[in-house]
Amino acid sequence: MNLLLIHFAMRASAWSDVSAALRRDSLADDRPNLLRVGCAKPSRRKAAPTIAGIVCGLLLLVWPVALHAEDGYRLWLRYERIGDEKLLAAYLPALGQIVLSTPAGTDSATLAAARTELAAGLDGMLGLKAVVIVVAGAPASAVGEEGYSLQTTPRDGRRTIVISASRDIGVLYGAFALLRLIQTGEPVDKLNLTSVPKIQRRMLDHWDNLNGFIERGYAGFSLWQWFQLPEYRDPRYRDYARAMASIGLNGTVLTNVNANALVLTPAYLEKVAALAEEFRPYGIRVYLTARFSAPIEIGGLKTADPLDPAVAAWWRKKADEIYSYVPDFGGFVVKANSEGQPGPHEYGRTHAEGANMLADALEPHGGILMWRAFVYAADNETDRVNQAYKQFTVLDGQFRDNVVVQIKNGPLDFMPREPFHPLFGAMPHTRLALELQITQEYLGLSVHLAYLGPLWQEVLDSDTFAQGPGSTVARVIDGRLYERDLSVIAGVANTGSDRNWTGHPLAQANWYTFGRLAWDNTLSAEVVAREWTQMTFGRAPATVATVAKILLGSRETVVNYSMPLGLHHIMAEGHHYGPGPWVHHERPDWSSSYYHQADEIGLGANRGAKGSNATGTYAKELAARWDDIETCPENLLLWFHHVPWDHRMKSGRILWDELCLRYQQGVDEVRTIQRDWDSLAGKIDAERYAHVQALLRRQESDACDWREACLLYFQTFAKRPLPAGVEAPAHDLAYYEAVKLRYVPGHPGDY
Ligand code: GCW
Repeated sequence: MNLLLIHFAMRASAWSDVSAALRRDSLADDRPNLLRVGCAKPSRRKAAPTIAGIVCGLLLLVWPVALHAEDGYRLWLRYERIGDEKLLAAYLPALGQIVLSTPAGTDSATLAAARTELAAGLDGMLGLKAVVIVVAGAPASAVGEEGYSLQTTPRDGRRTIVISASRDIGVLYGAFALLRLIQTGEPVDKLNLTSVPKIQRRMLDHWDNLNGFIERGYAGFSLWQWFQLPEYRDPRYRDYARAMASIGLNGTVLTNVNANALVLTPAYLEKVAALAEEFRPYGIRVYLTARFSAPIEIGGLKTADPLDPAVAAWWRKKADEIYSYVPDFGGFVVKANSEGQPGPHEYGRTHAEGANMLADALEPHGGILMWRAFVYAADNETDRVNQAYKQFTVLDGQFRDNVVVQIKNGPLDFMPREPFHPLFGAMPHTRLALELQITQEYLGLSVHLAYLGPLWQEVLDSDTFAQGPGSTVARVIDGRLYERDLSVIAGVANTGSDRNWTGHPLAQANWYTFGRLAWDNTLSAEVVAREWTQMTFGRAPATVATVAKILLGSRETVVNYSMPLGLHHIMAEGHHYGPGPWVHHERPDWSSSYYHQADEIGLGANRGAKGSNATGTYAKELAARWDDIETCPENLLLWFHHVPWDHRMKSGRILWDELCLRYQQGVDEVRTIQRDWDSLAGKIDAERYAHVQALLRRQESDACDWREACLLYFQTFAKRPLPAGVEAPAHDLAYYEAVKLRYVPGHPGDY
């Protein structure tokens, strides 16, 4: 009984304990042969049962299933014991010893992190006390700065796995890769592989404010406890760093692009330095957002004009100061002249002039400057989706070498589906970064399941035709197409203070997948989804098949019940949760009608050559295909065309009927997901099972709302009945228009 009580009292903080053990070990222990640390052996100090633990423990006596409950804190780094005897029998001899080989051959905090991770993982999964030694080896060839090689080879008469790299961080990545192989049931007895990241800077962009609120954050508050820093360092910082390194991410932008200049003051730089120190062993550099008007706000200058020498001098001094706190500081991200953020346009200067001035300040320290291309203005007559193209293409070639223009995947704003951003094919003389949104601003926040791997793969695989066929977005941004020496990918984080990090238990897959695709942008979403599932829910084939199927179809499902056939930006105002095709704002570009253009004739934006000519911002091969209503892919049809309600679709149905049935299909697909999920009862832990099940119930009801609200609204234009097969609405349009949600997480205006 006592054991049971202790077990339950420990459950909630299980991973913290592992991490604490890892931390203790990584900081203090540099012996090659590691002590046994792992999930199975929590420290006694933390094991003292609490009253809550005792109560819960008593409950457990009558509900033993909960013994295996999981709260999701451990993410994909669970290291559960492998039950399959045959697999165990194959693994144990292959892992006789592990050699970490780097040119220096000396231990470091990073190698200690690798050793402790291996110890925890091998103990947890195999019950094996790992023998891990560090040796000086020839620099691994062809693995670059961060890559690694894994080799199985005999050494001193023992079967050995050698993880070699040019730098310690490569060894840490290799250690995580080895553990991943075991977690996913892959053989390790004949390893001979190398892996090198395709993109150099693989970053998570946090839209975290200094007051702890996360803009578009749906999993609690910021992980960064600014007020308690630098003295108190939440152990979670290390857990964050471990998770990041395990998927190969190497940069974190700590602050919101809607920036606060205060983070650049010494009081905050001290705190930034503390975070940087926590992350450093895991190869993660910190970056900050720079508010363009900082020289005025915290520097006492009268102007922030980038061509004013005093302004440039102020930023140079500021950069020097930042590097005195954080010697490996990565650089700045800047949102300028967009959605109210200050920028060079105030002074009649261009984006390039603004960016270059900041880049020059960072350059002596090796820092980089990411200048966002997410720019649009209310008073601009140009179609919003063409504005960035217009402003930036004329600047091609004018940016410094350490400037990267950071572009969202689509020309509008992280919609469930958009065509890729035309700038990827239109700035051959500029370094371009891809910005993806991991947090689900327009895909149901952390309430709906939307696995984004297929969306990102769709973008990466999109052909810009910039240098002929095969000029994919992936090749533009990883530097292969133009042989660039600097490459960046950024994902807007979906992490927060929620115990499970991401709110929706399955949204962890999006963080995971972003990292894996940032490392290797040729991986398929399907492979990564399966990998994540195995690590997160175990390897039972039926479970893996079911979860992977659920994940892989879920984005298209969201598209279907919210914005099918190329519809976009018809969500509720402000918080962006739920439908709002009727939203009317004094800014036309924040009104839904600007995008759907519904009228008695039809539906969809007119963006062909005879309209706003968004098609003309793409290569001629694409422009020709997308201009023609007959050859435009149906999943982008209403993005590019105003389509008559009775237009014949490929299915043979008219547009109105097709639209209605797509909305219905989305709802039906959620129900299928629910059934599939229900089939996992008893196959996965009760806690995550019930959590996802409850969220899916909400998603089903929300999907019905989307369908009914949008169809009732569009019906006022189409003036046609709902076709057979579409469920009758539960309410009238006025009901949906009157829905006003308050305190929706992540919405900056509601606090
Ligand atoms: O879509 C908009 C979001 C804003 C965000 C902006 C951006 C951080 O609604 O909340 O601001 O995009 O990307 O800058």
